[in-house]
Amino acid sequence: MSATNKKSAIENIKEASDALRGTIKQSLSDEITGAIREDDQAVIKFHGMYQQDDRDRREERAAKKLDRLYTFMIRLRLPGGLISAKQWIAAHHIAGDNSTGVIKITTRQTIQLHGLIKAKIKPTIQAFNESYLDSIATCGDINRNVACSSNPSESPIHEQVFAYADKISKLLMPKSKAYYEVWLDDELVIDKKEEEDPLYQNRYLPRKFKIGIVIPPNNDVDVLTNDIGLIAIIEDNQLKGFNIAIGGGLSTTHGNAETYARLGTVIGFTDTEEKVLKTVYEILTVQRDFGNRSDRKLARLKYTLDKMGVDQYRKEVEKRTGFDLEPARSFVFTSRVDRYGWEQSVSGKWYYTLFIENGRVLDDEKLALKTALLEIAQTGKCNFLFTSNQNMIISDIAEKDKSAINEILKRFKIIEHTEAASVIRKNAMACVALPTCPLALAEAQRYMPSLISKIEPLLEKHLLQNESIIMRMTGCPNGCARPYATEIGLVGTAPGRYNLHIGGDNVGQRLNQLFKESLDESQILVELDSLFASFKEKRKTKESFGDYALRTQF
Ligand code: SRM
Ligand code: SF4
Repeated sequence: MSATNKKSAIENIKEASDALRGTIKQSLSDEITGAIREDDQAVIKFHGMYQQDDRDRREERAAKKLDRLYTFMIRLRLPGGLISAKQWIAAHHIAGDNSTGVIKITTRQTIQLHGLIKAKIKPTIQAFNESYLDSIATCGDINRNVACSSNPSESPIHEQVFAYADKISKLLMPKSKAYYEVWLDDELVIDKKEEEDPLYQNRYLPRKFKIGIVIPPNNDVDVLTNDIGLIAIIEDNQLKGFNIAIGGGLSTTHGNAETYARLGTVIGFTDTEEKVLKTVYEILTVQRDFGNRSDRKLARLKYTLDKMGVDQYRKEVEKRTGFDLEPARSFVFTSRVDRYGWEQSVSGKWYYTLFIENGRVLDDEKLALKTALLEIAQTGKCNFLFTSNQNMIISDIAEKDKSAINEILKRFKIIEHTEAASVIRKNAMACVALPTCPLALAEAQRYMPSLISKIEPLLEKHLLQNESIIMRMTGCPNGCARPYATEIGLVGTAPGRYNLHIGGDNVGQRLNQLFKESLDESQILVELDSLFASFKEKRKTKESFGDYALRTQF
């Protein structure tokens, strides 16, 4: 093996991990440190956890010659973002007892808890397990939480499409029993044959892997940003099958020209469930066998695809499935934002979509959101669905129960809060960033709300406050809030500084472009003020801000 294709260190850790056990048990019992061993930090990702530390307190602790304040973040596996009322109650209490108490709805429809100390990880997983919740494979080089269009009132066949999220999640789970053994004290696996894993083998995938399923015309999951995007094709109110797009991925690295954001390429259509699942499976095996295992920056499927060529990748998949994909069918996306408020599905059930700024569920001086959701869950008359826009849908409410839930929403001013938020705020997303994300170069979810408060008057000044412009912010170029697939993207470069990207469309089918580099807040506001002014003056009829920006600014 030459120096250039030498396997990366993580590859050796995976192979030597004894089917994802590593030395986690020993790390947990080491009381001298709040951290776990370095290799185990890579292994626990496959169990849905990250070791982090409180970055706000690094300096203070270093000055006192103290170790960093190590904590852990845990992310649940919730295909399609569905959780029952009982499970929400459990998550509420587990968050309060073991973590910071804040429940964070992510951009991939699941929830994260932050700030768990090492001794709390096991009790947390055990408590989740009692509620039939797990965190298996929500991180690591493996298929992650499968996203799916969340709003059941979007389509009469939502349930049918939604079921694919669970089926795909199960199909692509690792065979390792390590999660049960380490965290739930299950018996040790004696016969290692039980754990033989034809899909992941002992090397897993070269990099993380993401799948999204969408029901056009609302591209709420940003389907083309996934390694695999399944686009439901519905004709005469029947699900005919899926177009399959591959090679989406957003991360770039500042200063590394070899990295790039990419939207998925549609490679064909297939119809039956058996064929869809087989195709998905073999797309993974091709990535497993051909993906880059030496440079993790270039290991996502998008790079494998561009290196092999789309035709070659598709042919390799077809060789493995034993059938050819059919030509792609036509589809149209017309939106991708959540539709707030009450809606009824064809089945007669009611749904209330509420706005949760950056997905942070907590009680603060303005809104007792967490308490309100607990009270709603305690009625036992609904489920909860998380959206890929970091919001929540209180779902599956019978006609007779709607007024009871509406009363709680009103009493806690959730309806007022949702209706009062400006369009730009309701469309916006920011990633976690500081203080927990080790990769953050700048603030995101803690800063975005105050920046929006300064952007709102600019929009009003130009009479654009009702314009549906989508803006997203991340604390680094990894793209966790998908800032490149939007009309205005702000990407952190250093504390208080952001690259400004503009020119994406508002349905997730065109990436934006870098417009200005490393702006501080006053520069961002000056640039946006001038862009809004010229947009107002020179836009064509019905032209969106993103389309206008692309037409005039590059
Ligand atoms: Fe992400 C790493 C948070 C969605 C691209 N992401 C991280 C880590 C785990 C930092 C780390 O590696 O130590 C962040 C944890 C912060 C914290 O304290 O919680 C983190 N990512 C998030 C979440 C929570 C952002 C949010 O505010 O909602 C999202 C969790 C989704 C989930 O439930 O699974 C999240 N991350 C995304 C997305 C958007 C998506 O998938 O739709 C992307 C861009 C799409 C893509 O994958 O290309 C994304 N995250 C990354 C990357 C870059 C991957 C790459 O291809 O290079 C990293 C860094 C890495 O993997 O090395 C990363
Ligand atoms: Fe952290 Fe960067 Fe992802 Fe934000 S985009 S959560 S800063 S890795």
